[in-house]
Amino acid sequence: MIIAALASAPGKAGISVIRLSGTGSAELVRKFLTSKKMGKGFEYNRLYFSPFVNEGEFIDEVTVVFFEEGRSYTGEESAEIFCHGSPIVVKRILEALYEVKEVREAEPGEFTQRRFMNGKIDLVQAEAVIDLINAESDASYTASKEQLEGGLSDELRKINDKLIELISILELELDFADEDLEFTPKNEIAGKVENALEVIGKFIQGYKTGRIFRDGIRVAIAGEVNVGKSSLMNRLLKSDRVIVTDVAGTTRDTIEEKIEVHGYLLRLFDTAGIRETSDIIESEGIMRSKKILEEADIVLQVIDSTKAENIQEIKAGKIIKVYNKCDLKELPEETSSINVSCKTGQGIDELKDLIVKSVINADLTYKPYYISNLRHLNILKETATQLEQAKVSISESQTNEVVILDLRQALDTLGELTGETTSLDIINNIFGNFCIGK
Ligand SMILES: Nc1nc2c(ncn2[C@@H]2O[C@H](COP(=O)(O)OP(=O)(O)OP(=O)(O)O)[C@@H](O)[C@H]2O)c(=O)[nH]1
Ligand SMILES: [Mg+2]
Repeated sequence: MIIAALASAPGKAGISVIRLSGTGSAELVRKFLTSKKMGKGFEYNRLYFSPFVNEGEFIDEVTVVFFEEGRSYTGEESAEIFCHGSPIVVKRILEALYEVKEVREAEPGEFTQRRFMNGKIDLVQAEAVIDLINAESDASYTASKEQLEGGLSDELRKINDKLIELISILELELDFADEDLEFTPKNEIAGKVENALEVIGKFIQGYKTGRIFRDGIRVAIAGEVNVGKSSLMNRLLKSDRVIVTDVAGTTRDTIEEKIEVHGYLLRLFDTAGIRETSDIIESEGIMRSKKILEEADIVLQVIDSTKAENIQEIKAGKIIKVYNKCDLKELPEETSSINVSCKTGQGIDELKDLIVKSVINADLTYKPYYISNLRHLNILKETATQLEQAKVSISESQTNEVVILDLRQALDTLGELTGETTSLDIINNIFGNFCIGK
């Protein structure tokens, strides 16, 4: 079946792109093109300029390219039509195409799904396509691009190959079992399993950083009332986004905004100041503040420098103490504390640096084991559990058959990552999250 859809963003634009894929799609499109050149047939990978005419009605002047099977995005014969970026033109062309009985509208992600099905990319690469499209910062761009280029796939293949090697060693021993030879000492086998576990462990640990690369750093701005949390939010955003007053308890709801710092996305949450209150709305706001604190990668504990005594401790993983109002009073700084003034802007850039450095640590370069997808994390955790089981079987001196079974199970689980053993439901679900035309 030939699929067709608008591949560029819907709405008005300079150009819109309509994409078709499936055997026969080139010839099908050609029939709508009336330029003299088209009458003589066409070559693949060349651009043609022609009127697009449906049943005698001129629709638009378009540019078209035909892709040969094996040399297209999907791997199938394909065509792309570049027309004027008018929603009406797009609608007319698509209607003309859908009238042909071999053609139907593409499902979300179906072009990429066909690319995956045709073996041009594996599942983690396909998932990187959607991450790339959704990337909101240089960091998430880098992470998705590396994953798309196969960085993660290569690393996974290495683990895969290690397990296959182990299984084949054990299977070979089975074949010679009667001769009572032991080819590889048990502790060496256990060592190799341990080795695979270490690599997987690195991936599992890399998730936290990977998620930050992809989704950004969750920064909670917290503290007591009237210390300048909303003023800090506005300073960081360089806009007058949040209401600031000298009334204690001004902010009651949680407000989220994004900024980019050194290529990383910062998700800033301004919260209601924490204090005892009988106001129902404010209490609800304070409840929300506490939840934001729990989920944050880092908490900016804003403190009014002029009232820095008896500050309540905040319970959170990483905290930066932000001594605000340093135009009125400065306090001694330590590694995780900083003087700022939301009134003058002093210390704000330094604070931005400090946030990124505190969360990403010293090393800011992307590593392939920085996985960012929860699906990947869960599969790797399950693989690790199965490898642990293999280790137990080895230590209990179970037969090779038993150990092989454990290892095969781990291998199967690992295959769900790259798509080798993934169920159709999960695959459909992944591509269903794509946009139409991708
Ligand atoms: N002098 C001085 N005043 C500041 C500074 N930052 C904030 N303020 C003042 O402090 C008061 C409280 O500021 P907000 O930003 O509303 O404080 P908040 O922590 O969000 O307060 P709540 O939302 O009520 O919890 C306002 O009157 C601000 O103008 C600063 O750096 N210097
Ligand atoms: Mg506020």
